[in-house]
Amino acid sequence: MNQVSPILLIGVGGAGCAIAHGVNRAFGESMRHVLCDTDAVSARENSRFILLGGDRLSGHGSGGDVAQARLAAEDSKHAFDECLDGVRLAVIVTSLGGGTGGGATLEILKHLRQLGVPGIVFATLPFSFEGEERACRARGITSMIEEAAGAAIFTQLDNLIDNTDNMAEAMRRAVDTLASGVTLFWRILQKPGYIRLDTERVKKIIATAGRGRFATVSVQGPTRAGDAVDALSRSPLLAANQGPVRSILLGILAGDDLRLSEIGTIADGVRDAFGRQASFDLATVNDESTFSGRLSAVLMLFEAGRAQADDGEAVSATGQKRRRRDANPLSQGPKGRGRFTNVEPTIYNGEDLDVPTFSRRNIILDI
Ligand SMILES: Nc1nc2c(ncn2[C@@H]2O[C@H](COP(=O)(O)OP(=O)(O)OP(=O)(O)O)[C@@H](O)[C@H]2O)c(=O)[nH]1
Ligand SMILES: [Mg+2]
Repeated sequence: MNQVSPILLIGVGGAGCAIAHGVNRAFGESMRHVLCDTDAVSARENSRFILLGGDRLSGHGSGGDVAQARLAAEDSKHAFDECLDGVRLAVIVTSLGGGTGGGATLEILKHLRQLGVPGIVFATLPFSFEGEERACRARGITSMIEEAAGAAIFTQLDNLIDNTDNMAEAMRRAVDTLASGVTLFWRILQKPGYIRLDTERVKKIIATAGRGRFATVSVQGPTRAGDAVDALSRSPLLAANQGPVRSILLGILAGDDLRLSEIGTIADGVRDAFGRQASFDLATVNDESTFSGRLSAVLMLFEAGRAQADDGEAVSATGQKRRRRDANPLSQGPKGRGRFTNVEPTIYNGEDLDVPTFSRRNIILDI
């Protein structure tokens, strides 16, 4: 299964490699995966490892330098090509706050996109106790990652842990939570239940989903379906103030005792709680050996809707915005950058400051 899997897990940066390694272990079977970092210490036994940058950084990390990490990943991007045979979808796990997690992820995503492989990114944002510099570095790169990825889920580390945890428990809890979201895609394809999504559908969902958030619950007992809806509705990871929900992906994972009425209860409850207008995809996973008597629900909420472009190609809300901008004669889109072609956009608080304010605010000029 490992060799033919159409999904590749990529861990990027020090913490990203540690989390990806933990996710791989939590899954219980070997996943097709590769780890990469500018720091050689992130290499793990039995995992393919790509040292980013080689001579540029001498294998000791970027020291929080996003620009150096981007150059390092650009230098090494073709090392990924030989890992991509038959890959239809990349799942990238990283932690923002240092240099490599953000910088290298961005360049890897761009390279994958050129090769026609959409990526979903699961990225953690620093603990608040890490201070403003790391938080700021993380914030500075999120919108660029979001733009380069099909889908990007940013999770505040503060929300993944319990305040009574010691550091080791906190990290274990963070890895376990992320693992339940990250592994959903493998489970959907490997152990499909009554309601299936195939690789192409999963790829299409991911290619256009945009910024997202996710939470997972694990429940048991006669009222487990209702309990799952209650817990998801109250999860701080899905808080309503984070942005509009345009599409929903729900995975229900259970053993042989999963009842159709339970699927109905959870699907209806989730749509009532998070938006009937949003497009909705559901997959069930039947895995008696892992979930016997237990039911897990993994819910992903995305902010960019899926729409069909005129040419039949699915485009994200970001993509639709870009198309509208390109159609505008005053557009500052990629073609309109004139002598600033090949210059990176100036992103501040998620906005491209190279685009005039009236365009960013969607103000129509009567000219
Ligand atoms: N879950 C988890 N997060 C961690 C761990 N260590 C650090 N982090 C988080 O990961 C963020 C990025 O740190 P690193 O992964 O060390 O940085 P990097 O991506 O390797 O970047 P550079 O070393 O600066 O090139 C930190 O700001 C923390 O929020 C860990 O062991 N587990
Ligand atoms: Mg590092």
